[in-house]
Amino acid sequence: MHRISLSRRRIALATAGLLAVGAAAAAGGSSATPAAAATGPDVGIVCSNGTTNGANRTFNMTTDVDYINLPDGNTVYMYGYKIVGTPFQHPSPVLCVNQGDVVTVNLTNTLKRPISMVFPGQTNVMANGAPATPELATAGDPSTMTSLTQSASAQGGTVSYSFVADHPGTFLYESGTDPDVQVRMGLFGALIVRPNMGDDHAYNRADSRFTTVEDTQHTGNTATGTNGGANNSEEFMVLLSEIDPFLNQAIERIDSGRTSNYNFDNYHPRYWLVNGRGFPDSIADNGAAWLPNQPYGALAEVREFKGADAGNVHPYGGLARYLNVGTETFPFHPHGNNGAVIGRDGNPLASSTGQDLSYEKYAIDIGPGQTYDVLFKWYDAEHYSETNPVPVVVPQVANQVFGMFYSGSPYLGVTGPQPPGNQSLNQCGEYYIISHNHALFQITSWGVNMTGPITYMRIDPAQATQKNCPQ
Ligand SMILES: [Cu+2]
Repeated sequence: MHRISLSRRRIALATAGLLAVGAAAAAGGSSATPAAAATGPDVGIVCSNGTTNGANRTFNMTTDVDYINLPDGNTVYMYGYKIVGTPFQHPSPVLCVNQGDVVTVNLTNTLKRPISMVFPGQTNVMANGAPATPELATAGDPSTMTSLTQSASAQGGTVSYSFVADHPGTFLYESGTDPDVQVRMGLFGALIVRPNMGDDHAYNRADSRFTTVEDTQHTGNTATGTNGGANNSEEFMVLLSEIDPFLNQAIERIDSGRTSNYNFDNYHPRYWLVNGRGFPDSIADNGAAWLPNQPYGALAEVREFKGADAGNVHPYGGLARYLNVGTETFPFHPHGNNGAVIGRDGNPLASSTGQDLSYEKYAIDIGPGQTYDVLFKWYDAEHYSETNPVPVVVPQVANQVFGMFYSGSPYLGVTGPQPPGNQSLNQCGEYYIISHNHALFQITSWGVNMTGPITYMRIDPAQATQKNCPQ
Protein backbone atom coordinates (compact mmCIF):
# COMPACT_ATOMS: atom_id res chain seq x y z
CA MET A 1 0.00 0.00 0.00
CA HIS A 2 0.94 3.44 -0.75
CA ARG A 3 -2.08 5.03 0.78
CA ILE A 4 -1.12 8.17 2.54
CA SER A 5 -2.79 8.05 5.89
CA LEU A 6 -5.55 10.24 4.65
CA SER A 7 -8.02 7.54 3.98
CA ARG A 8 -11.56 8.41 4.80
CA ARG A 9 -10.61 11.81 6.03
CA ARG A 10 -11.00 15.11 4.41
CA ILE A 11 -8.28 17.66 4.61
CA ALA A 12 -9.26 21.23 5.17
CA LEU A 13 -7.02 24.13 4.47
CA ALA A 14 -6.10 26.54 7.20
CA THR A 15 -5.00 30.04 6.43
CA ALA A 16 -1.65 30.98 4.94
CA GLY A 17 -1.38 27.76 3.04
CA LEU A 18 -0.90 25.63 6.12
CA LEU A 19 -2.46 22.25 5.98
CA ALA A 20 -4.58 20.89 8.74
CA VAL A 21 -6.53 17.72 9.09
CA GLY A 22 -10.21 18.44 9.16
CA ALA A 23 -12.47 16.46 11.36
CA ALA A 24 -15.30 16.44 8.89
CA ALA A 25 -15.20 12.84 7.84
CA ALA A 26 -17.33 13.14 4.77
CA ALA A 27 -16.61 9.56 3.90
CA GLY A 28 -16.32 7.85 7.23
CA GLY A 29 -18.70 4.93 6.90
CA SER A 30 -19.83 6.30 3.59
CA SER A 31 -22.12 4.15 1.51
CA ALA A 32 -21.02 5.80 -1.70
CA THR A 33 -20.99 3.74 -4.85
CA PRO A 34 -17.53 2.30 -5.41
CA ALA A 35 -15.67 4.41 -7.91
CA ALA A 36 -14.85 3.11 -11.33
CA ALA A 37 -11.18 2.73 -10.49
CA ALA A 38 -11.76 0.62 -7.40
CA THR A 39 -9.90 -2.37 -8.78
CA GLY A 40 -6.89 -0.54 -10.16
CA PRO A 41 -3.63 0.58 -8.60
CA ASP A 42 -3.72 3.04 -5.70
CA VAL A 43 -1.75 5.66 -7.57
CA GLY A 44 -0.84 6.13 -11.19
CA ILE A 45 -2.78 5.59 -14.36
CA VAL A 46 -5.86 3.38 -14.32
CA CYS A 47 -6.34 1.96 -17.80
CA SER A 48 -9.56 0.91 -19.45
CA ASN A 49 -8.38 -1.76 -21.85
CA GLY A 50 -11.58 -2.66 -23.67
CA THR A 51 -11.89 -6.13 -25.12
CA THR A 52 -9.52 -7.61 -27.64
CA ASN A 53 -9.85 -10.09 -30.46
CA GLY A 54 -6.61 -10.44 -32.33
CA ALA A 55 -5.57 -6.98 -33.48
CA ASN A 56 -9.05 -5.60 -32.78
CA ARG A 57 -9.68 -3.69 -29.57
CA THR A 58 -13.22 -2.59 -28.79
CA PHE A 59 -14.61 -0.15 -26.26
CA ASN A 60 -18.35 -0.16 -25.73
CA MET A 61 -19.06 3.28 -24.37
CA THR A 62 -22.01 5.44 -23.44
CA THR A 63 -22.68 8.72 -21.72
CA ASP A 64 -23.94 9.75 -18.31
CA VAL A 65 -24.59 12.79 -16.17
CA ASP A 66 -23.84 13.33 -12.50
CA TYR A 67 -22.20 15.72 -10.08
CA ILE A 68 -18.62 16.13 -8.98
CA ASN A 69 -17.28 17.51 -5.70
CA LEU A 70 -15.06 20.55 -5.63
CA PRO A 71 -12.71 21.70 -2.86
CA ASP A 72 -14.91 24.63 -1.80
CA GLY A 73 -17.78 22.26 -1.05
CA ASN A 74 -19.63 23.06 -4.25
CA THR A 75 -20.96 20.37 -6.55
CA VAL A 76 -21.18 20.78 -10.31
CA TYR A 77 -23.27 19.02 -12.94
CA MET A 78 -21.13 17.22 -15.51
CA TYR A 79 -21.35 15.02 -18.57
CA GLY A 80 -19.10 12.04 -19.06
CA TYR A 81 -18.31 9.18 -21.35
CA LYS A 82 -18.01 5.84 -19.62
CA ILE A 83 -17.61 2.16 -20.34
CA VAL A 84 -21.02 0.50 -20.60
CA GLY A 85 -22.00 -1.01 -17.27
CA THR A 86 -19.76 1.18 -15.12
CA PRO A 87 -20.70 4.18 -12.94
CA PHE A 88 -20.45 7.79 -14.04
CA GLN A 89 -16.92 9.08 -13.84
CA HIS A 90 -15.06 12.34 -14.35
CA PRO A 91 -12.87 12.60 -16.28
CA SER A 92 -13.91 10.00 -18.81
CA PRO A 93 -11.98 6.71 -18.87
CA VAL A 94 -8.32 6.47 -19.82
CA LEU A 95 -8.37 4.30 -22.95
CA CYS A 96 -5.17 2.27 -23.28
CA VAL A 97 -4.36 0.56 -26.56
CA ASN A 98 -1.34 -0.93 -28.25
CA GLN A 99 0.33 0.40 -31.36
CA GLY A 100 -1.20 -1.35 -34.35
CA ASP A 101 -4.52 -2.08 -32.69
CA VAL A 102 -7.63 -1.60 -34.78
CA VAL A 103 -9.56 0.43 -32.23
CA THR A 104 -13.34 0.57 -32.30
CA VAL A 105 -15.46 2.72 -30.00
CA ASN A 106 -19.13 1.82 -30.11
CA LEU A 107 -20.77 4.91 -28.65
CA THR A 108 -24.36 5.10 -27.43
CA ASN A 109 -25.66 8.55 -26.57
CA THR A 110 -28.02 8.87 -23.61
CA LEU A 111 -27.88 12.67 -23.38
CA LYS A 112 -30.61 15.06 -24.47
CA ARG A 113 -28.47 16.48 -27.26
CA PRO A 114 -26.44 15.01 -30.13
CA ILE A 115 -22.86 14.17 -29.20
CA SER A 116 -19.86 12.62 -30.88
CA MET A 117 -16.25 11.64 -30.30
CA VAL A 118 -13.15 12.89 -32.09
CA PHE A 119 -9.62 11.56 -31.75
CA PRO A 120 -7.11 14.37 -32.34
CA GLY A 121 -3.83 12.95 -33.60
CA GLN A 122 -5.36 9.84 -35.16
CA THR A 123 -5.64 9.57 -38.89
CA ASN A 124 -8.15 7.86 -41.17
CA VAL A 125 -10.82 7.70 -38.49
CA MET A 126 -13.94 5.98 -39.70
CA ALA A 127 -17.49 6.58 -38.47
CA ASN A 128 -20.05 3.89 -39.18
CA GLY A 129 -17.72 2.49 -41.80
CA ALA A 130 -17.30 5.76 -43.71
CA PRO A 131 -14.55 8.35 -43.37
CA ALA A 132 -15.24 10.65 -40.42
CA THR A 133 -16.46 13.95 -41.85
CA PRO A 134 -18.07 17.09 -40.41
CA GLU A 135 -21.84 17.42 -40.28
CA LEU A 136 -23.25 20.51 -41.95
CA ALA A 137 -26.72 21.95 -41.42
CA THR A 138 -26.69 23.03 -45.06
CA ALA A 139 -24.91 20.72 -47.47
CA GLY A 140 -21.86 22.32 -49.00
CA ASP A 141 -21.75 25.25 -46.56
CA PRO A 142 -18.94 24.78 -44.01
CA SER A 143 -20.15 27.80 -42.06
CA THR A 144 -23.14 25.72 -40.97
CA MET A 145 -21.05 22.97 -39.39
CA THR A 146 -22.77 21.42 -36.38
CA SER A 147 -20.28 18.67 -35.57
CA LEU A 148 -16.68 17.85 -36.42
CA THR A 149 -17.65 14.25 -37.07
CA GLN A 150 -20.70 12.05 -37.39
CA SER A 151 -22.79 12.44 -34.25
CA ALA A 152 -25.03 10.15 -32.26
CA SER A 153 -28.52 11.59 -31.99
CA ALA A 154 -30.00 12.48 -28.64
CA GLN A 155 -31.29 9.81 -26.28
CA GLY A 156 -30.35 6.58 -27.95
CA GLY A 157 -28.34 7.39 -31.05
CA THR A 158 -25.25 5.33 -31.78
CA VAL A 159 -22.06 5.76 -33.77
CA SER A 160 -19.20 3.33 -34.22
CA TYR A 161 -15.81 5.00 -34.63
CA SER A 162 -12.70 3.12 -35.64
CA PHE A 163 -9.09 3.81 -36.46
CA VAL A 164 -5.72 2.10 -36.48
CA ALA A 165 -3.58 3.30 -33.56
CA ASP A 166 -0.51 3.44 -35.76
CA HIS A 167 1.80 5.58 -33.61
CA PRO A 168 2.42 5.62 -29.86
CA GLY A 169 1.88 8.57 -27.58
CA THR A 170 -0.54 10.47 -25.36
CA PHE A 171 -3.72 11.82 -26.90
CA LEU A 172 -7.05 13.35 -25.98
CA TYR A 173 -10.43 12.16 -27.11
CA GLU A 174 -13.41 14.46 -26.78
CA SER A 175 -16.74 15.47 -28.20
CA GLY A 176 -16.64 17.02 -31.65
CA THR A 177 -20.20 18.28 -31.34
CA ASP A 178 -20.73 21.74 -29.87
CA PRO A 179 -17.34 21.31 -28.20
CA ASP A 180 -17.47 24.74 -26.53
CA VAL A 181 -20.18 23.27 -24.35
CA GLN A 182 -19.66 19.55 -24.44
CA VAL A 183 -15.92 19.36 -23.84
CA ARG A 184 -16.24 21.80 -20.96
CA MET A 185 -19.09 19.71 -19.58
CA GLY A 186 -16.73 16.73 -19.31
CA LEU A 187 -16.93 14.81 -22.59
CA PHE A 188 -13.19 14.22 -22.72
CA GLY A 189 -10.59 11.68 -21.69
CA ALA A 190 -7.08 10.43 -22.36
CA LEU A 191 -6.04 7.91 -24.99
CA ILE A 192 -2.70 6.18 -24.49
CA VAL A 193 -1.15 4.28 -27.38
CA ARG A 194 1.61 2.00 -26.14
CA PRO A 195 4.56 1.42 -28.46
CA ASN A 196 5.72 -1.79 -30.05
CA MET A 197 8.69 -1.64 -27.68
CA GLY A 198 6.29 -2.52 -24.87
CA ASP A 199 4.23 -0.99 -22.12
CA ASP A 200 7.34 0.07 -20.19
CA HIS A 201 8.25 2.55 -22.93
CA ALA A 202 6.52 5.77 -23.96
CA TYR A 203 7.80 5.58 -27.54
CA ASN A 204 9.83 3.23 -29.69
CA ARG A 205 13.00 4.62 -28.19
CA ALA A 206 15.12 2.84 -25.64
CA ASP A 207 15.55 6.06 -23.67
CA SER A 208 11.78 6.43 -23.19
CA ARG A 209 11.65 3.58 -20.69
CA PHE A 210 10.02 4.16 -17.31
CA THR A 211 9.53 2.08 -14.17
CA THR A 212 6.66 -0.35 -14.26
CA VAL A 213 5.13 -2.88 -11.94
CA GLU A 214 7.58 -5.48 -13.19
CA ASP A 215 10.53 -3.32 -12.21
CA THR A 216 9.21 -2.70 -8.71
CA GLN A 217 8.72 -6.41 -8.29
CA HIS A 218 12.31 -6.99 -9.30
CA THR A 219 13.38 -5.06 -6.25
CA GLY A 220 11.41 -7.31 -3.95
CA ASN A 221 8.27 -5.25 -3.78
CA THR A 222 5.59 -7.89 -3.77
CA ALA A 223 2.87 -6.18 -1.76
CA THR A 224 -0.41 -5.38 -3.42
CA GLY A 225 -2.31 -2.15 -3.29
CA THR A 226 -5.18 -1.60 -0.93
CA ASN A 227 -7.54 -1.36 -3.87
CA GLY A 228 -6.60 -4.85 -4.89
CA GLY A 229 -4.24 -3.73 -7.59
CA ALA A 230 -0.68 -4.84 -7.91
CA ASN A 231 2.27 -2.58 -7.31
CA ASN A 232 2.09 0.82 -8.85
CA SER A 233 3.85 1.64 -12.06
CA GLU A 234 5.57 4.99 -12.10
CA GLU A 235 3.37 6.21 -14.92
CA PHE A 236 1.17 9.20 -14.16
CA MET A 237 -1.50 11.28 -15.81
CA VAL A 238 -1.69 15.05 -15.38
CA LEU A 239 -4.97 15.90 -17.11
CA LEU A 240 -5.67 19.60 -16.66
CA SER A 241 -9.14 21.07 -17.09
CA GLU A 242 -11.30 23.99 -16.05
CA ILE A 243 -14.92 24.65 -15.11
CA ASP A 244 -17.13 27.71 -15.31
CA PRO A 245 -19.90 26.61 -12.95
CA PHE A 246 -22.38 29.03 -14.52
CA LEU A 247 -22.09 27.15 -17.81
CA ASN A 248 -22.71 23.84 -16.07
CA GLN A 249 -25.63 25.31 -14.17
CA ALA A 250 -27.10 26.60 -17.42
CA ILE A 251 -26.81 23.18 -19.06
CA GLU A 252 -28.33 21.56 -16.00
CA ARG A 253 -31.30 23.92 -16.26
CA ILE A 254 -31.72 23.23 -19.97
CA ASP A 255 -31.45 19.47 -19.48
CA SER A 256 -34.21 19.65 -16.86
CA GLY A 257 -36.55 21.56 -19.15
CA ARG A 258 -35.91 25.03 -17.84
CA THR A 259 -34.40 27.97 -19.64
CA SER A 260 -31.02 29.58 -19.40
CA ASN A 261 -29.61 32.86 -20.56
CA TYR A 262 -25.95 31.86 -20.33
CA ASN A 263 -23.82 34.11 -22.51
CA PHE A 264 -20.55 32.63 -23.71
CA ASP A 265 -19.02 36.08 -23.79
CA ASN A 266 -19.02 35.75 -20.02
CA TYR A 267 -17.25 32.38 -19.97
CA HIS A 268 -14.88 32.49 -17.02
CA PRO A 269 -13.57 29.41 -15.22
CA ARG A 270 -13.77 29.42 -11.43
CA TYR A 271 -12.30 25.94 -10.99
CA TRP A 272 -9.20 24.28 -12.38
CA LEU A 273 -8.67 20.57 -11.87
CA VAL A 274 -6.05 17.87 -12.24
CA ASN A 275 -7.42 14.46 -13.20
CA GLY A 276 -10.90 15.77 -12.38
CA ARG A 277 -10.08 16.68 -8.80
CA GLY A 278 -8.91 19.75 -6.93
CA PHE A 279 -6.33 19.71 -4.18
CA PRO A 280 -6.30 18.18 -1.60
CA ASP A 281 -8.62 15.55 -3.11
CA SER A 282 -6.03 15.27 -5.88
CA ILE A 283 -3.57 13.44 -3.64
CA ALA A 284 -6.07 10.87 -2.41
CA ASP A 285 -5.83 7.38 -3.86
CA ASN A 286 -7.51 6.28 -7.04
CA GLY A 287 -11.02 5.21 -6.22
CA ALA A 288 -11.22 7.14 -2.93
CA ALA A 289 -14.56 6.27 -1.38
CA TRP A 290 -15.58 9.87 -0.77
CA LEU A 291 -15.09 10.83 -4.41
CA PRO A 292 -17.30 8.25 -6.10
CA ASN A 293 -17.53 10.19 -9.37
CA GLN A 294 -13.88 11.27 -9.52
CA PRO A 295 -11.88 8.03 -9.48
CA TYR A 296 -8.49 9.30 -10.62
CA GLY A 297 -5.95 10.56 -8.12
CA ALA A 298 -2.99 12.69 -9.15
CA LEU A 299 -0.34 11.74 -6.61
CA ALA A 300 2.92 10.81 -8.32
CA GLU A 301 4.75 8.26 -6.22
CA VAL A 302 8.24 7.28 -7.25
CA ARG A 303 11.13 5.48 -5.67
CA GLU A 304 14.47 7.10 -5.20
CA PHE A 305 16.27 6.74 -8.52
CA LYS A 306 19.39 4.63 -8.14
CA GLY A 307 20.54 4.32 -11.72
CA ALA A 308 21.44 1.27 -13.72
CA ASP A 309 24.67 0.62 -11.81
CA ALA A 310 23.17 0.19 -8.37
CA GLY A 311 22.34 -3.48 -8.42
CA ASN A 312 19.40 -2.88 -10.72
CA VAL A 313 17.55 -1.20 -7.89
CA HIS A 314 15.17 1.17 -9.53
CA PRO A 315 17.09 1.87 -12.74
CA TYR A 316 14.42 3.90 -14.53
CA GLY A 317 12.50 7.08 -13.89
CA GLY A 318 8.82 7.92 -13.86
CA LEU A 319 6.70 9.10 -16.77
CA ALA A 320 4.19 11.95 -16.57
CA ARG A 321 1.65 12.23 -19.35
CA TYR A 322 0.38 15.82 -19.40
CA LEU A 323 -2.83 16.74 -21.21
CA ASN A 324 -4.55 20.11 -21.38
CA VAL A 325 -8.25 20.13 -22.18
CA GLY A 326 -8.72 23.72 -21.00
CA THR A 327 -8.82 26.96 -22.95
CA GLU A 328 -5.44 28.46 -22.08
CA THR A 329 -1.89 27.34 -21.46
CA PHE A 330 -1.24 25.74 -18.09
CA PRO A 331 2.35 25.94 -16.77
CA PHE A 332 2.74 22.88 -14.56
CA HIS A 333 5.85 22.05 -12.57
CA PRO A 334 7.07 19.80 -9.82
CA HIS A 335 9.19 21.78 -7.40
CA GLY A 336 12.92 21.24 -7.49
CA ASN A 337 13.01 18.90 -10.45
CA ASN A 338 13.48 19.29 -14.15
CA GLY A 339 11.82 16.77 -16.37
CA ALA A 340 13.00 15.45 -19.71
CA VAL A 341 10.42 16.29 -22.36
CA ILE A 342 10.50 13.32 -24.70
CA GLY A 343 7.24 13.68 -26.57
CA ARG A 344 4.69 16.27 -27.58
CA ASP A 345 1.24 15.77 -29.09
CA GLY A 346 1.98 12.10 -29.61
CA ASN A 347 5.28 12.69 -31.38
CA PRO A 348 8.62 11.60 -29.96
CA LEU A 349 11.09 14.47 -29.90
CA ALA A 350 13.53 13.15 -32.46
CA SER A 351 14.53 14.25 -35.91
CA SER A 352 13.70 12.22 -38.99
CA THR A 353 17.24 10.84 -38.82
CA GLY A 354 16.83 9.81 -35.21
CA GLN A 355 18.68 12.71 -33.60
CA ASP A 356 17.54 13.21 -30.04
CA LEU A 357 15.57 16.43 -29.67
CA SER A 358 14.36 15.86 -26.12
CA TYR A 359 15.16 18.60 -23.64
CA GLU A 360 15.09 19.31 -19.92
CA LYS A 361 12.50 21.72 -18.65
CA TYR A 362 11.27 22.92 -15.29
CA ALA A 363 7.76 24.23 -15.94
CA ILE A 364 5.91 22.38 -18.68
CA ASP A 365 3.75 24.85 -20.61
CA ILE A 366 0.92 22.77 -22.00
CA GLY A 367 -1.17 24.60 -24.55
CA PRO A 368 -4.89 23.94 -25.02
CA GLY A 369 -5.37 20.56 -26.63
CA GLN A 370 -1.71 19.64 -26.24
CA THR A 371 -0.07 16.66 -24.60
CA TYR A 372 3.48 16.34 -23.26
CA ASP A 373 5.35 13.22 -22.21
CA VAL A 374 7.95 13.91 -19.55
CA LEU A 375 10.41 11.58 -17.83
CA PHE A 376 11.52 12.53 -14.36
CA LYS A 377 13.81 11.12 -11.70
CA TRP A 378 14.58 11.94 -8.11
CA TYR A 379 18.03 10.96 -7.01
CA ASP A 380 20.09 11.61 -3.92
CA ALA A 381 22.76 13.91 -5.34
CA GLU A 382 24.53 14.87 -2.11
CA HIS A 383 24.12 11.59 -0.22
CA TYR A 384 23.18 13.36 2.97
CA SER A 385 22.41 11.06 5.87
CA GLU A 386 22.61 10.93 9.61
CA THR A 387 26.34 10.20 9.23
CA ASN A 388 26.81 12.81 6.47
CA PRO A 389 24.56 15.54 7.76
CA VAL A 390 23.25 18.57 5.93
CA PRO A 391 25.81 21.38 6.48
CA VAL A 392 23.46 23.82 8.14
CA VAL A 393 22.75 24.68 11.74
CA VAL A 394 19.33 23.28 12.47
CA PRO A 395 17.27 25.72 14.55
CA GLN A 396 15.87 24.70 17.91
CA VAL A 397 12.66 22.77 17.74
CA ALA A 398 10.83 25.75 19.23
CA ASN A 399 11.85 27.76 16.18
CA GLN A 400 10.76 25.19 13.62
CA VAL A 401 7.41 24.62 11.94
CA PHE A 402 6.65 21.08 10.86
CA GLY A 403 4.47 20.31 7.91
CA MET A 404 1.89 17.58 8.07
CA PHE A 405 3.99 15.24 5.95
CA TYR A 406 7.34 15.81 7.69
CA SER A 407 8.94 12.65 9.05
CA GLY A 408 10.89 14.26 11.89
CA SER A 409 14.14 13.84 9.96
CA PRO A 410 15.49 15.63 6.89
CA TYR A 411 16.90 12.35 5.56
CA LEU A 412 15.08 10.11 3.15
CA GLY A 413 13.91 6.91 4.77
CA VAL A 414 14.47 8.14 8.31
CA THR A 415 11.83 9.08 10.83
CA GLY A 416 12.55 11.10 13.94
CA PRO A 417 10.91 12.57 17.02
CA GLN A 418 8.56 15.45 16.63
CA PRO A 419 7.58 18.01 19.23
CA PRO A 420 4.66 17.21 21.53
CA GLY A 421 1.35 17.82 19.86
CA ASN A 422 2.68 17.65 16.33
CA GLN A 423 0.99 15.18 14.08
CA SER A 424 2.48 13.74 10.94
CA LEU A 425 1.03 11.72 8.10
CA ASN A 426 4.49 10.62 7.03
CA GLN A 427 4.77 6.84 6.83
CA CYS A 428 8.42 5.97 6.51
CA GLY A 429 10.61 8.98 6.00
CA GLU A 430 9.40 9.61 2.49
CA TYR A 431 9.55 13.06 0.91
CA TYR A 432 6.69 15.08 -0.54
CA ILE A 433 7.31 17.67 -3.21
CA ILE A 434 4.52 19.91 -4.43
CA SER A 435 3.69 19.90 -8.12
CA HIS A 436 1.23 22.45 -9.41
CA ASN A 437 -0.05 24.75 -12.09
CA HIS A 438 2.11 27.83 -11.74
CA ALA A 439 -0.62 30.16 -12.98
CA LEU A 440 -1.27 30.99 -9.36
CA PHE A 441 -4.59 32.71 -9.96
CA GLN A 442 -5.81 29.24 -11.02
CA ILE A 443 -4.76 27.64 -7.73
CA THR A 444 -8.20 28.24 -6.39
CA SER A 445 -11.69 26.87 -6.18
CA TRP A 446 -13.83 29.94 -6.73
CA GLY A 447 -11.65 31.90 -4.33
CA VAL A 448 -10.60 29.15 -1.92
CA ASN A 449 -6.85 29.51 -2.11
CA MET A 450 -4.31 26.68 -2.42
CA THR A 451 -6.75 24.24 -4.00
CA GLY A 452 -7.20 23.37 -7.66
CA PRO A 453 -4.51 21.81 -9.86
CA ILE A 454 -1.99 20.99 -7.15
CA THR A 455 -0.61 17.57 -6.33
CA TYR A 456 2.45 16.04 -4.76
CA MET A 457 5.32 13.94 -5.92
CA ARG A 458 6.00 11.38 -3.22
CA ILE A 459 9.58 10.10 -3.08
CA ASP A 460 9.91 6.72 -1.41
CA PRO A 461 13.28 5.46 -0.23
CA ALA A 462 14.74 2.83 -2.52
CA GLN A 463 14.58 -0.74 -1.32
CA ALA A 464 18.17 -0.80 -0.12
CA THR A 465 17.74 2.02 2.35
CA GLN A 466 14.11 2.04 3.28
CA LYS A 467 13.17 1.36 6.83
CA ASN A 468 9.49 1.36 7.44
CA CYS A 469 7.70 1.73 4.16
CA PRO A 470 5.10 -1.00 4.06
CA GLN A 471 6.00 -2.22 0.62
CU1 LIG B 1 5.71 26.22 -7.82
